[in-house]
Amino acid sequence: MKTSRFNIAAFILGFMLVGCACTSQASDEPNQDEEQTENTDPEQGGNPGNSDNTGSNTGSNTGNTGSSSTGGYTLVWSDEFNSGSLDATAWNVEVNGDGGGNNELQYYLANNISVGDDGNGNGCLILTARKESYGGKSFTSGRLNTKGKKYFTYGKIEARIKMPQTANGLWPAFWMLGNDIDSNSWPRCGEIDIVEMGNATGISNGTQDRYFNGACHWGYYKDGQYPNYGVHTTNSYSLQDGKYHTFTLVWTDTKISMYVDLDTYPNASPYYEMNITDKSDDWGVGYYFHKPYFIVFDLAVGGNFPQIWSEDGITALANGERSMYVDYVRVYQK
Ligand SMILES: [Ca+2]
Repeated sequence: MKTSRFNIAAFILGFMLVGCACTSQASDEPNQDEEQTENTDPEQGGNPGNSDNTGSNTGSNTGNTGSSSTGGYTLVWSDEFNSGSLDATAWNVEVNGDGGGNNELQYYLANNISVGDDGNGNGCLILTARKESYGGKSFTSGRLNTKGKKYFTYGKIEARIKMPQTANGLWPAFWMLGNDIDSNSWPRCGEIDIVEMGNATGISNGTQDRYFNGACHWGYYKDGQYPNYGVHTTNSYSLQDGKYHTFTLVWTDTKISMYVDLDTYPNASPYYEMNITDKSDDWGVGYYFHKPYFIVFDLAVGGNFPQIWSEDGITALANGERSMYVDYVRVYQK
């Protein structure tokens, strides 16, 4: 959940309403124990209550799964980050210290974004968070997006990411925003969070290397709330183990689904699913997810998601810097 126009009250509301269902699954699956917040009835004005997800990965393969060109999808755009420099025809670098709307502690600078070798021969997008004073902030980091340059309606959108160790205070994210955000301010523009890590619950549970979040936000404020739906998952294995993990959004005209490591587990069940067929009015989810969205990567420092607002709390950067590596982002469509 991230946006430059973010509302703190809505954030706290969304994440206080957390249901928990811890489960065990078959050993040959990319098991996930899931907790989730749910908003299945936007008519009630936001987050009406909790819903437990059993977290089973034993069924509900929709036929859209599998990484890359599977299920009838063909590649329509990618950035492999192998050229040694950032492609300015695709990416906008964000430079600001506005806290991302979430009381984040970093100043975003272009210097913290690079395209180069990850140290193992893989060309990557590298976002680096540093303990560095700039513009009144105690940390700097990187954020970039494809707004107005590369934007898509539907498809299989995936990135292979080597996450930094977030403990404590880092908040890496791969997400999307409606390309109409300049004319339809957030949350009307819509937001699709494919993966975020470093959440306060994962910190308090001691599971932040496995605890991740997928979510969507849309609509507008009514009675101080807006509709959204988020799912928190505790993966069965670490996603901050110094290895790459693939995060995939499968977005059709009827459903938004999200998967982890489909390249390794092509038949995995989604960690996130949401029906987007309700187009009845401008409070319905379907009103917001049938239009182009652009891609965002960032590595935030502190703020409302980790619930760390003090410099001393950012122990992840106590000794300098940490980086998030993106091997590629690829977009497939049918
Ligand atoms: Ca690459």
